[in-house]
Amino acid sequence: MNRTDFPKGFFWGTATASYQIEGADLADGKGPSIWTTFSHTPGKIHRNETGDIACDHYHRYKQDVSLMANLGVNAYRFSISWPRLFPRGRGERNQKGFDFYARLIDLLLENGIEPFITLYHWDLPDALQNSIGGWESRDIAAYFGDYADAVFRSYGDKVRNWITLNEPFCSSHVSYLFGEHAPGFNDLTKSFLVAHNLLRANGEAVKRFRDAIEDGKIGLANVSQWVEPVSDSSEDARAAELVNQFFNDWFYTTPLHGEYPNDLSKILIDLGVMPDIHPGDMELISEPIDFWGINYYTRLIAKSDPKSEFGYTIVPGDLERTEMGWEIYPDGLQKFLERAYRKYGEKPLFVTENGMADKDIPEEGKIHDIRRERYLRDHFEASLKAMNAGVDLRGYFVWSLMDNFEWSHGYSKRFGIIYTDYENKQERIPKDSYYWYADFLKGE
Ligand code: IFM
Repeated sequence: MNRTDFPKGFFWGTATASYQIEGADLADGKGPSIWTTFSHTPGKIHRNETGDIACDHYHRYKQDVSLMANLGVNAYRFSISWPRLFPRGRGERNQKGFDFYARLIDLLLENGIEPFITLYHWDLPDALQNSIGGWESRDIAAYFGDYADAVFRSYGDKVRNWITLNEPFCSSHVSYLFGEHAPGFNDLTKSFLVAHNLLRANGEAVKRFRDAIEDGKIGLANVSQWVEPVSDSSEDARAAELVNQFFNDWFYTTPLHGEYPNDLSKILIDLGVMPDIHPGDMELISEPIDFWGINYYTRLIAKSDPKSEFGYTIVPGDLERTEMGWEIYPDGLQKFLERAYRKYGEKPLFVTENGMADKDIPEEGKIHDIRRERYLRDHFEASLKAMNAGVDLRGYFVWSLMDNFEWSHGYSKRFGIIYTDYENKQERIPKDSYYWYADFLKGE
């Protein structure tokens, strides 16, 4: 497999997110986000680490763009920090924040790198959490629309590819049910209410996009799990169906059809936790998007468990694992892409995230991350196989450009193809996988 096996205009990129890399968390007028507050709450993050400095990308973006230019990518997916533009979430604008992203976009374009902007990768302005209750409030959809509109009107003449939300599954369930992410609740009712408002906000942003921008595309990036039943039994097949509905379909088929997945909805109604659906909600939620962003890392194995709330449990598989403890399963990417294309409306797809965390210990200034090289190559191959089977895949983004703040794991998990030396002023050291990717991109 080499680059020429993929179509000419295929986007090859890397991906990052604002809170994970920028640092300068309260600099130049930026307001705190819910992650500022959460990471400063003792006991929430590994070793109580924060994103205050992170990779200091805010000050080092020029070096980072030149690392990407040398890598040879033609695309870069990054997110905009809402509280950097609107420190209180709405109202007063922070011009220095707007200028930062304008400089970044210009530099990317000068280097032939197409920006793919994510509007929301989890760093909600803390002011909105405190004033209206953040994503629990129905008002958030309109506020998000206003913020999105300001971003479209500022950068829409230069940026053609947009993503509304990154992984609403995480900003709802990981944040409000599992309690691992900001703002850190364990409440099933809240988590489905938040999911509903996130989907409404997605629809609102798409609507505002159509009004603001003529020539551009907008999509939604979902965490995407390949789900398998543990056995051939009909009970386990039903468990796998429910796992699919919870992790995948809730955020894929709902915006597509304006209807929540049936079986899981029934369970939520029985449990009394189904969010109220107001007139017009489902029309807003199903505002058509242009593409899906697929964030793929691993598979889930489902087993029937009548004693559990949703009737299933997730059981461990026996494949090799990453430092996150996630099984490495490239075939799952191929299968997920084929399933997504068929089941989710035959829309263009992008792999908006894929990569792995590993130990990555420097040896004489070099990082021989052979497992990551293999991981990337195998997932490129899986993508190609899906394309050969008819999937309209338009691009692939490695997660991540550099090691960064891995949420509740702090800096303990390294996903980058560039090593970030946190002990040494955030120095960047390209890993072997960076050079492997560069060679692949040069390849005929
Ligand atoms: O680091 C995260 C990213 O922010 C969202 N998707 C998964 C990545 C790895 O956990």
